[in-house]
Amino acid sequence: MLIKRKANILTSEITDRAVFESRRRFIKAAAAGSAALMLPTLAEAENGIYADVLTGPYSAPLSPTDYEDVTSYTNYYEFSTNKKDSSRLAQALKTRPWSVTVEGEVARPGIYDLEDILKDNPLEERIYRFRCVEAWSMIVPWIGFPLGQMLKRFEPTSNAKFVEFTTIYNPDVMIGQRSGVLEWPYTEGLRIDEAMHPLTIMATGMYDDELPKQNGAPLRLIVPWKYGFKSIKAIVKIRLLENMPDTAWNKSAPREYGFYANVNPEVSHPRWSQKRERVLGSSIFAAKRNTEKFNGYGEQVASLYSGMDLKKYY
Ligand SMILES: Nc1nc2c(c(=O)[nH]1)N[C@H]1C(S)=C(S)[C@@H](COP(=O)(O)O)O[C@H]1N2
Ligand SMILES: [Mo]
Repeated sequence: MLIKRKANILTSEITDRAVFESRRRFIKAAAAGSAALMLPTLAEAENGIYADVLTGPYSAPLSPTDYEDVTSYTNYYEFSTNKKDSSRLAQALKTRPWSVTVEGEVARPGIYDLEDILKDNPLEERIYRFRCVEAWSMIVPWIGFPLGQMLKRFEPTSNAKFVEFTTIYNPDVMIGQRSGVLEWPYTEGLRIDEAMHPLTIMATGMYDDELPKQNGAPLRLIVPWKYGFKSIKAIVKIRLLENMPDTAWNKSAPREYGFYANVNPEVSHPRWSQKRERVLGSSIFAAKRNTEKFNGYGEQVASLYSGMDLKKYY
């Protein structure tokens, strides 16, 4: 595991995807070669399911951000509002066994064990640009499966127009939930066509490995064309609904955090511009870049919003 983490130290937007891929192949070969000398730990054996995941056609040709940065600078208000502290505090969360309650407008509601969900949904790597509303971005090789594929198994009814997601509520370990910074538990939502879009995934891993707890283990949403706050972590409940649900951020600051939250350089956050973004990297010279509409995924998703005023529906 340590080897893999070190391997990403120099990856940045300067290093191209081919270098990342060949380095990864080299590491895998090296790991295989040393198998006789080093017995795999239990964790490594379990991580086997992540080691052979294939990069699917929906991945963007981008070079991942340093693993260290992606895992040490996280937003997880259940633990802390400090982006540096949640990587330590989140380790207290028990992520197995884990189940997801499915309710609402579905023919097959129930409590689904995560292991069964994983058996039904083959994993795939998706390298996506990911952008926080606070104007920083990173590139993450997520491992997961399409949300739509999972939802179809629950058989949504024709009344299902929206999907609501809920994070686990456990103030004993999620010490941030003892404060009123947000209304707990954290909830988020998508319109059904956004949820069914092939770019929208449920992630269970990243960088050839299990999802770190601070990044939302064991199961989180990833919607790459929307600001990061839509990508809810540690999901325990999914409800299919006829009406648009409230969301945690929408309740706390509706002027700042709309339901749609599509990345859009033309629509400013009330307190700052969204025109530029800081690319997360360990260097203090980390580059800034122009923000792209729909975070660069416009070709795939712009049609979902045709005819909608995105300044009004922010
Ligand atoms: N449950 C929960 N999910 C959450 C958050 C949170 O505080 N709690 N923060 C959101 C925000 S604001 C962002 S930018 C992303 C950050 O994901 P990362 O920490 O894996 O980079 O998670 C989102 N999902
Ligand atoms: Mo965010």
